[in-house]
Amino acid sequence: MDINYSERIPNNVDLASDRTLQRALEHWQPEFLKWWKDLGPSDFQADDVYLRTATSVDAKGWATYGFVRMPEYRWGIFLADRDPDRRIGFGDHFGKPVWQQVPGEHRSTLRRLIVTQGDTEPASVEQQRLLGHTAPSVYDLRNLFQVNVEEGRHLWAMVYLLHAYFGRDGREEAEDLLARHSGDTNNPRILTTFNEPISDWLSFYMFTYFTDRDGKFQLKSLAESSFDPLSRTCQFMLTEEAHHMFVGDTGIARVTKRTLEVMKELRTEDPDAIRLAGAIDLPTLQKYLNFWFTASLDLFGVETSSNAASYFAGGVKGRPDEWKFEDHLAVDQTFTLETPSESGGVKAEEIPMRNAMNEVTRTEYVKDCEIGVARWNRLIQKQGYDFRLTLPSTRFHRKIGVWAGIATNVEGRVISRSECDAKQGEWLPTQSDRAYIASLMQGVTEPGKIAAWIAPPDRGVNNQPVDYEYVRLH
Ligand code: BYC
Ligand code: FE
Ligand code: FE
Repeated sequence: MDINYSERIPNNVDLASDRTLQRALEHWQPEFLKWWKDLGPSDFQADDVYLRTATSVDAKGWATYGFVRMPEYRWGIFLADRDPDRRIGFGDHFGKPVWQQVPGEHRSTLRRLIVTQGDTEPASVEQQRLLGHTAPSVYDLRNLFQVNVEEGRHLWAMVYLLHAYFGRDGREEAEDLLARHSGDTNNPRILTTFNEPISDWLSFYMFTYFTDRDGKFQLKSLAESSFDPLSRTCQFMLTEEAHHMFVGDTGIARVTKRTLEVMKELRTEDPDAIRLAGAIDLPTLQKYLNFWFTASLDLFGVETSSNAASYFAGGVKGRPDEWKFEDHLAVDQTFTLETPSESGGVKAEEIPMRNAMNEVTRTEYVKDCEIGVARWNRLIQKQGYDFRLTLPSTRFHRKIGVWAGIATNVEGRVISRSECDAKQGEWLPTQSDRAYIASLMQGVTEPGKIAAWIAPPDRGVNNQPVDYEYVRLH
């Protein structure tokens, strides 16, 4: 389907044919822009940024590059093409045709899931709003803004569904998505992790590697939904999500690379010496990883979830890549869960598979996280060092689920509260770690130049050179 560019809101959903919907969205658009100006990237709004814009969903059109001022970015509504033969892929209604409208019995559940998904998108933009001032290079500054405008588009994607399929309460939810704010004491964002500040670039890379990857897995699960418009919008969002995780993956790799250079130059692994040279020692990198990995694990919800079971039974939300599983009904299966035992250890518990869907998704997520870790470790190994980055146990430092508040070490062994407290500074960033990282955060705005704590990227964006002027600052 072609996109009608004469319209104010670029889309491939034939918005022009539905005046009521179009008017509702045109009413929401200025509210969105006001939010973007108030709580989106601080400053830089008048600068020209080399951004990609989706102009259609096919291979050619979804990544069109050019200079744009962010408030003039064309946030559009794009759904993957419809498959007229698509059938429900799991749960009690397996094999029946998918839904083009919201069934009454799933209305409130679907609304809740769409709102939760939608809430994370502007939340992340708010969390990252001050980072522009301390970007390590113009290349990175551009990547930050690319991620930000696309999270803005993901908000549009969910607001479209709310307006188009949920009537008046959908419109009210769309307004509330701009009213809740990350970290706000009275009206915070829905999920815990989206209220954590992201005040430095090391956290930004960790967030885009670990937390955007939760996005990938949640979107994959929602792409399985029997509510076809939700499925199609999530399919397209996933193509954009890949870039966000790329920014995190390569960001952490570049930090590691720079640290290794300094270690070689100085012939030392001593964190203090490495810090004196202005790089980030590997143990500190590990602590940031521990924090953001475990915070992201919480986003998958509780291990034994009647909500998850009913989403699955009803065909509302599936497992990531549902086709990979053999049995799409999951009625008689069980899942072995490790829970804390009364004696202070770990015990195995059998729970019905449908109730374990959050844990199934979390397990897939952990496997995906391992890939980057292995890649970073290869860089370290190549330079001849024994240090290895590792993912901590999924029991460690949890705030949601059976392990919430239980004192364990990074390997997941239950320990005393006092031992846990005493070890916090070895496992998680301390005030002084954070102060050190903050001291490194000084913006570098000259094209081709790079901050001392990170290596330059291997290549530029869209075949442009690394030293290209990705942001034209005024
Ligand atoms: N924080 O049965 P459960 C992204 C609550 S990221 C606070 O497991 P549910 C992005 C829960 O609400 C992807 N509360 O719950 C990334 C429930 O409350 P009630 C975002 C939590 O809702 C980077 C109770 O505990 N998308 O896109 O079935 C940048 C029982 O738990 C939390 C989605 O999340 C928490 N972490 O499952 C930009 C997809 N966890 O009902 C963007 C949509 C649980 O007892 N959301 N609770 O009052 C969902 O699928 C589900 O809401 C969840 C949680 C999987 C998140
Ligand atoms: Fe997103
Ligand atoms: Fe993202």
